[in-house]
Amino acid sequence: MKLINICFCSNDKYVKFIPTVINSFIKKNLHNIITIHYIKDFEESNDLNFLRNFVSKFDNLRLKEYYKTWNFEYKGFSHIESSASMIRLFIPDIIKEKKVLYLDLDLIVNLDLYEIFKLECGETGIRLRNHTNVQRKKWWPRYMWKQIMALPREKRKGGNSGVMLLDLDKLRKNNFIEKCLKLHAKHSDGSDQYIINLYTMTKQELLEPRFNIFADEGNLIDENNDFIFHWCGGHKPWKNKNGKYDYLWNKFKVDII
Ligand SMILES: [Mn+2]
Repeated sequence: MKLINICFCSNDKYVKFIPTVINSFIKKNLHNIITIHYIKDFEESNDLNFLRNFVSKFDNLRLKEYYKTWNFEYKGFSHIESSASMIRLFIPDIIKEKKVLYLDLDLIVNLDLYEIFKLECGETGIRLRNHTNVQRKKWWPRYMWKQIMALPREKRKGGNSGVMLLDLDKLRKNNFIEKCLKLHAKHSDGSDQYIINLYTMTKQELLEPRFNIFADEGNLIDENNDFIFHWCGGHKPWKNKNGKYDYLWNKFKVDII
């Protein structure tokens, strides 16, 4: 039996997707004891009651709830739709554990979570997967560009914040929250992902691709039996229909009643 901490953050509109994400990992995690740390920016809702009830049906799961709001004006990506995603910057303060695996809600988890949870997080305290899209100049602040270009090509990438293993002790020691808030004050247009990348400055430890397969990399599903598939970007399986890999979401979908 392994003890695992995972974390979700959302507003009242997205809480209804959590049972589907949980449902996707149940089968491969029956031997793990999983605490689900849920950080929300609202008080109560029917969907939240459904989630509580859903989790209570599994002996190896428990749900811990936290309340946190983001008081700074959110100007991030339009497809993220919510300042609730910025709340993840406060995880090291909110969750009193040594380590947690943060997961977005636009993904399905088809693996033993301990495969990721057991990994180390290095000096930055963060392990995530690099995102090839963020090699472009406009993605990085001007003052960093020279520094970025001086790095070997494969290091010039930024991390995707949809799946992140966080060493909370290390992040607290590194004053992660304070640094992120300073970075946000300077780059208020930046999403949480952008801010996290300014914090790690390309020194993050990396997750192998199958631990966060992006929506346009479906071929990686054929090559791996155990993976996390992430609908990062604008296409969401519950919104725009007929995406090639939406069957994965529909396979695990839990209808809220
Ligand atoms: Mn996402």
